[in-house]
Amino acid sequence: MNKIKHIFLLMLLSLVLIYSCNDNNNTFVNPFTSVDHEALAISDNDSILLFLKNNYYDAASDAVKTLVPGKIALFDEKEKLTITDARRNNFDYKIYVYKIKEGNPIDPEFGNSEDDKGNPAVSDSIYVKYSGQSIRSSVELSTVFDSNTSGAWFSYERLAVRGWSFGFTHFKGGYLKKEENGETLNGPITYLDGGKGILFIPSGMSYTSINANNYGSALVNQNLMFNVELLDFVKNTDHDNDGKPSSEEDTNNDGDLENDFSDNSRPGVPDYLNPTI
Ligand SMILES: [Ca+2]
Ligand SMILES: [Ca+2]
Ligand SMILES: [Ca+2]
Repeated sequence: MNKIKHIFLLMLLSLVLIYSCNDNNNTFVNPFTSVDHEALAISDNDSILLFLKNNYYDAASDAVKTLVPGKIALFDEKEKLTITDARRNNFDYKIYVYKIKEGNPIDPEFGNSEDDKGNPAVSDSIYVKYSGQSIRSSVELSTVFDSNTSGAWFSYERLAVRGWSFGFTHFKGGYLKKEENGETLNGPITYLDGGKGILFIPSGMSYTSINANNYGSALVNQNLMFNVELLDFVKNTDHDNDGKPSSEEDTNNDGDLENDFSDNSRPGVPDYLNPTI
């Protein structure tokens, strides 16, 4: 996620610039005050639907392409496309997940059914490969703005794109490649047969301008598409080590862990990061 780190540094720099430009009157300028996030959520969803209806998945090249006669639009592949409701910042969003393969965590030669941990929860730490593009129009994607082709761990509270949390729940991880005799591979950690698919994420679930950290991002308020592969995950991730998995610390049960504050003595600390709650 080096590029995302760079984007983050750029955002910080932009914020410093915004602040310094206003030294005279000390007012903070939000360049996105005119954005109506409820309307944006609706138009983003319309844009994503149009994209899904005008493009198809080409298995041979493992790429999304503009629809041509004889191909089936992503939107019409009903058995592969699922729609997940997600809530953030008090707005409702839809994440579209195109499943290429679910993933197989059981090594066909050396594994057994206990290796299958099922699907990750929204809050579970995930080990993934990915590449991201922004959706420019119903027929145009940007170039890849960030990717990782070897595998990287992500923890819920550090995810820049919240839509990932909801997208990866549709997949299973893969299994670790072993030596021919079944021993641990003597070499880099390699996963085989991880869950693979494409996530379509509205701007409100990625670099939304509701969050001031995103003001300077090149991706602010843009719908994104990610080709992803789930290699592994930590089942029942417990961020604050209080013995309660983070997925059980969604006190108001709305799927968002960032809006549950039961501890009046620490009002800014969500329950899943608060070991005393
Ligand atoms: Ca916990
Ligand atoms: Ca919640
Ligand atoms: Ca807790």
